[in-house]
Amino acid sequence: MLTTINPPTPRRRRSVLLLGAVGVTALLAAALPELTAAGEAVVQAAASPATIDIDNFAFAPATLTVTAGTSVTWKNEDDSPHRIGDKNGTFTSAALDTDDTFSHTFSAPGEYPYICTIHPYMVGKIVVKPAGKLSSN
Ligand SMILES: [Cu+2]
Repeated sequence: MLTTINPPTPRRRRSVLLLGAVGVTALLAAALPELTAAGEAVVQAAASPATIDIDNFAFAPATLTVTAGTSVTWKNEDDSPHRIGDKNGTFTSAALDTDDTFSHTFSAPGEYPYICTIHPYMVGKIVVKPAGKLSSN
């Protein structure tokens, strides 16, 4: 399932589910002017900054799906410090104080589960889809 950056409205969520792989293609075709109404909903989600808020000791969204080459930014909205750590060791942030951010560009498709290394019960995952494979080129 495609997880949008912002909590989707029920209508948008249904559109994404119905679109399936077509919706993912629509994400990649964001520059094309001819889009269905459902496609526009997906593109709006894709156009939002790929940002994960850290709030109340949780990552929001907990699972974020992006295409390869996307830079994802975490922002700490908590009063407590948090430190992002990929379980496979491919990216690690410094300790983030309130309002600090950390960004990582995901070049390789795959799944990247991560935790807060200070609070290991805080878990999240980035799912990176291969942009080239889904392209119509
Ligand atoms: Cu933490």
